[in-house]
Amino acid sequence: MESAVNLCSPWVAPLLLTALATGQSVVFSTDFDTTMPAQIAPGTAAALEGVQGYAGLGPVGNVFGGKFLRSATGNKVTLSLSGLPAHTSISLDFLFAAIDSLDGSGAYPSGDYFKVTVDGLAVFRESFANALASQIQSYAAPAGITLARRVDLGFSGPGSYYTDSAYYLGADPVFVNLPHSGPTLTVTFEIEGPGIQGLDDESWGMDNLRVRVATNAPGHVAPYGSSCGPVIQAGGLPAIGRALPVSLSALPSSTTVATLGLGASSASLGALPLPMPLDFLGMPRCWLLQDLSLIPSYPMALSGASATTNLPIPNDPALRGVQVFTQGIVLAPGANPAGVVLSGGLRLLVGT
Ligand SMILES: [Ca+2]
Ligand SMILES: [Ca+2]
Ligand SMILES: [Ca+2]
Repeated sequence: MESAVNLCSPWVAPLLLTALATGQSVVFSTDFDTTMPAQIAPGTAAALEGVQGYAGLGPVGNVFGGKFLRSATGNKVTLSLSGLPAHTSISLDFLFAAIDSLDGSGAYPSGDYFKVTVDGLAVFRESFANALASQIQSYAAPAGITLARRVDLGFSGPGSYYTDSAYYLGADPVFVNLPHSGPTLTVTFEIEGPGIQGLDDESWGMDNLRVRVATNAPGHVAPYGSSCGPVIQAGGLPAIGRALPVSLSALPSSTTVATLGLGASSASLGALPLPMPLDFLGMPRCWLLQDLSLIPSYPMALSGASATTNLPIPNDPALRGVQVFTQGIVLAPGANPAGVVLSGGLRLLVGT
């Protein structure tokens, strides 16, 4: 059962005020403790099950408990909402369980990607690895997201490859203020890729799924994806008529040129899915995280181990709610065989 919210708690009032100020409202909420909500089609291999060792993990008032939705890999879970009030963005809030021997990026049995789509557009596709410390997990959780990593939380095991992890994915900015309007919403959740295996080998779960809509979304910045070195940061929120400072740090000492690539999609480059590992180009642990479709190479001013630029955003109301994906692309001879390293990504939602 969901914990009762204590309205006298000192942190509740500021949260409520923040929600009111941004015009947010909850349009769907479930703790999965009783029955499968009618709005969820669980696919062919998902059911409500007890949370076992995940019980109690999560922030105050939002912890795994009772039952959750547990799914096999290779199965799609679909949430369909209709009759939504007028809004300009949505946020997805949920706890995520990476259960048993998920194998991260690579070829079978690796290739286990948790993918979330909103109205058919991928907003998240990252691999999760539990079995071995040497496996590559593409998901680099921001601070405060990881609740448990590679410990025994039940299901298969204990021990051997069958350790488990838990994440509060709803707190990752990548799921906050996604551009969306219109009265219907379809969200899909699945682990797909070349590495899917049986339920007793690997699976995933979610608890406390909530959907919020907002009517006046401010600009928003969400880091995503993995870096092979450079660290990207925005110095503010993107808004029409303003320049957005963007910086790269931790550049290799051999850096000669630093640029930003900007794209309209983080989901695909033509027929190829993103994020795309670039190991095969001599760039180990580097990822192409956007499609370079807007500006392939925006110049930055280089100074020592960092670089900066100001991205001008035209004063055009039509840009409100538009999203842009960017990452640093850095020429650094000798840093790897290709002499090119890439930062993680930033999803920029333009506000006013
Ligand atoms: Ca529950
Ligand atoms: Ca386990
Ligand atoms: Ca696998």
